[in-house]
Amino acid sequence: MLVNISADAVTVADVALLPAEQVNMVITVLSDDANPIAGASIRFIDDEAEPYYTDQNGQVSLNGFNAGLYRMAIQAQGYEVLHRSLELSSESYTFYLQGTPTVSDDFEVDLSAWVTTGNWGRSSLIAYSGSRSLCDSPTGNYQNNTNSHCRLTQAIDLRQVLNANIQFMARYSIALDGDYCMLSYSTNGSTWNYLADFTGISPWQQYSYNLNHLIGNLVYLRFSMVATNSGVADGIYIDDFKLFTSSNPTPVYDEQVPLLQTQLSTYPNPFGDMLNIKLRGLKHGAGNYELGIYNVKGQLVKSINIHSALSKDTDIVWDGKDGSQNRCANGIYFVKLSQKGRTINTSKTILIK
Ligand SMILES: [Ca+2]
Repeated sequence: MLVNISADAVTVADVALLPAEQVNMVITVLSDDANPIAGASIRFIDDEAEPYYTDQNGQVSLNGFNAGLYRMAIQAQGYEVLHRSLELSSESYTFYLQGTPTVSDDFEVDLSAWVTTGNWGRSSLIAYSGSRSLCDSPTGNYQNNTNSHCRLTQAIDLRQVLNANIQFMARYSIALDGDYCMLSYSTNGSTWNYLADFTGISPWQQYSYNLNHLIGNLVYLRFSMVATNSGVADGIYIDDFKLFTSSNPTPVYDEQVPLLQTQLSTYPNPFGDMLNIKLRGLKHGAGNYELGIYNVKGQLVKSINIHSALSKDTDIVWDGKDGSQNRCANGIYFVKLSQKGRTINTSKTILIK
């Protein structure tokens, strides 16, 4: 079987787990002008426990903490989300969060920062802040067979930064029959890669995406509205778009650090004929893993059995067909890896013929 591995695929290494040294640690979170940030959350990404929150001095004390390599996400309302991968082994660490976005648009003035196709424009009916928002169809429902875009005119410059994060508010009503809004990025202005998608119904909510895997590039961002030939709805509203790029002097979050859990990834996204599914870090002799493809209604479309005899790193291709070998409809699908009924990892993908 021929499997294409993308050039930017994440490499996952094995980790030797040694008995951990325990340390007492104080983590301090400050704004970039050195004021303590109270209520900042500190999350350890490979740990399912609740995040820690800083006190009024911007501090968290962690006692009996296992020293080791951790991937961390540190955030507070109104600041960047800082991703760091750090060897935690000493008594204190200080992190600085940027509070002023590099790019900011509340859509109150105009759309001069964006290039649009189709009906993308500013809504004067619905807004999160002020009286205007960005909308795919400001005067009503989007139309059948829509395929329109709204792109940041200027590429964002991630060549000299150490942390990159976009945040925005969105609310949407998008028909669950294959219609979606997609956020994607490009490093050349012509090839677009998946970052996130939105479908169904949601009230205003904040969204945040880490762009650290794109550091070193000039990056274009765009929202796309894509609709099938039947079933329409109000569409998506976006407000308070912010890009944070900071270069704080702490080590950069590295996507290629060893990961401590079983990894599932899929590409390309969207896909047409073949979806590559990469499984990394499967455990031998731990019983069978099950790989299931589910539609947006949560229905199992196809089941793929993976035996424990397979190697810990396994690549599988899904041809976009269901269990009866019928071609699946366009839309969003979830690839779920589970073991003995327990979900281990899930990846979302979009099928477009
Ligand atoms: Ca606004």
